[in-house]
Amino acid sequence: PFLQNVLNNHQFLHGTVDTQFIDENPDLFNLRPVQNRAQKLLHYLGHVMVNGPTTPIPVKAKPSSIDPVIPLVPLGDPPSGFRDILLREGPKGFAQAVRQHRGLLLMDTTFRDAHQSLLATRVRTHDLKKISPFVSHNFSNLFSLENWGGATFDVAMRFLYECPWRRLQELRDLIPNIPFQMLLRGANAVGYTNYPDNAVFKFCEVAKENGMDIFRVFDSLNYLPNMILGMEAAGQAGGVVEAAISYTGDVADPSRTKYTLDYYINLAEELVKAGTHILCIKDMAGLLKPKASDMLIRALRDKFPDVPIHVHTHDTAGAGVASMLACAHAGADIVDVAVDSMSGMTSQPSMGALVACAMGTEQDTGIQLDKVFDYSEYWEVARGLYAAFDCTATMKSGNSDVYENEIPGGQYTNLHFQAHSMGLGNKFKEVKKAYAEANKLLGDVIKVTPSSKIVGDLAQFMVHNGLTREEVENMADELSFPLSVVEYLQGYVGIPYGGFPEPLRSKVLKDLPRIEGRPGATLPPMDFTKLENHLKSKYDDLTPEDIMSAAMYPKVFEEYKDFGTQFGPVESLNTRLFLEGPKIAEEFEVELERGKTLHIKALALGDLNKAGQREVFFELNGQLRSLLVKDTQ
Ligand code: 3PY
Ligand code: ZN
Repeated sequence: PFLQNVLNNHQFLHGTVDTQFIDENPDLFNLRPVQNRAQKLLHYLGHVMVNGPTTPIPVKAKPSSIDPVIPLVPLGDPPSGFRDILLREGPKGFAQAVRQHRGLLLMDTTFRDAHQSLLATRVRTHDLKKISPFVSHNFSNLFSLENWGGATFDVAMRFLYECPWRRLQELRDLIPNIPFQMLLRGANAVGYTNYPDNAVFKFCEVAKENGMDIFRVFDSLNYLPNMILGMEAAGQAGGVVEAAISYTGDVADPSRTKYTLDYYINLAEELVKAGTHILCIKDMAGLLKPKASDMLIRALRDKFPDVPIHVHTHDTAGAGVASMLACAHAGADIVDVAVDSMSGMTSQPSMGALVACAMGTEQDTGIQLDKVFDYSEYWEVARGLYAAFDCTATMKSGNSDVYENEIPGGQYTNLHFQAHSMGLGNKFKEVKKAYAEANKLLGDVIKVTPSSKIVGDLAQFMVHNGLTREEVENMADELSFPLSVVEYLQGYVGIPYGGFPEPLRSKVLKDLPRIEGRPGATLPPMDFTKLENHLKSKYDDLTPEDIMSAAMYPKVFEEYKDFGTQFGPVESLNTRLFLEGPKIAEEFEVELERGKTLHIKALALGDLNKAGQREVFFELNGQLRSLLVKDTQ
């Protein structure tokens, strides 16, 4: 602290003291950082006050100044739920209980897909935790709460500087009674490319140990070997396996001859044979209309009377509630919804609307509407904190053109943001048209992470270079395609239904290597000992979960750890402070852990000094603190 005071001293900084001794002895400054958590957080707050958010923001909007009100929660334990059945009976008994349940069951996606689709996946653990006791006490009859996987794992570290595993642990402690569900991208786990098999197995094992219950496993091409690998990993970990068939096209449209009812039924048969506990139709773009819903779910129900059927959709066109009701009528056991204020558009259909529409029918959900209102109110206000990431800044409604372009919900929002940031009003329309053309060029593929990104990359490439589908086809041997497209054609993602498009593939690849079969099968196993030793040489506070984070995202993990070393536990700040820092004269508390609370007041922000820094003054637990922050603006 003495040296820190010297370094912060005005006279010292302005060079008006004799510093020869210090200049001549630079080894005096070989200090291990001695900053404690409080000092690091002050440093973070100062940094944000001077330089703005540390996370990229798609929209120039400030977090709302209103805090969400947490509805009252009764004292005592929450009522028992389906998780108690799962813990008692295991995955098979659980699946049976679900199948025997009367009425329609719901999965709530508010904690994962809803904010992945509407708020660029930016909802922080801080805001999830606050409403968790309410969810546990009032929604104990949910089939599950989707709160992990998909893009949340990556974004937690990359943009929120928090540990995805701690999120899981903390939510588990707060919600012991409702099964937790995650989205597993099959052999891609929670990433964008195939991982070695042992990494996928270990990932599922650690996820299960940390409280995950149900693994929705999909593959972006519905490539069975990739799906089976993910199912085996989830099953061996002791999880409930929910194999998900990604849905595209329209089974009710006889002119769509590639992804027919037979295609889906045959694939379902393979998944049931492979032992899935639950069968899911994953309609990631929201293409299921009521008639197709009825045909598909009725056919699956007839064929697999004992297997619970779960349907996922997005409300991009606005027909989500109608389609989910049609699925329920046709025999689906579970459908996905998001709480009203986090629903609609590219998110899931509205929980309140579905609960109300099903009330008093055979599909009654048993969920109390007034509790939905309170839950929705919390998120309506909490959502305001994420204004800088909210798609409604630019997107004003749903859009039925999704039936034509088939863009998945989350990607639809991303592409909309991107097109808008280019400042050309009609760019999005062009990108969407190109997306549909790119899909045809690739042979009409299933489009979901990561195959959707490949189609999107090709679409952007076409728009950027002003190329039509015919031009791409004709000039394919001369064009330099995006790497993702080349690797896709090499077989790095898997094999698409109906095979690769020819002659496009041969023209693009020329003599580049091609992978036969399942990509992961030829990857050498991940060396976890080597990885652990490497990490231990850099960090001394590693958990087994950290090793898994690094296995999934090596670079992102290290950047996240380095950020924490510099700025401390930023996850303990509320979202407004995290994004913007405090206003001058604002007083606030930060709870580092139970019983350890910091009282902070922001006092002043100094002028720019010659070194390009500003001095920021705080009061920390009654004591004056000041620090210098480089102004990078
Ligand atoms: C994901 O992979 O994150 C998805 O949400 C796919 O629908
Ligand atoms: Zn989804």
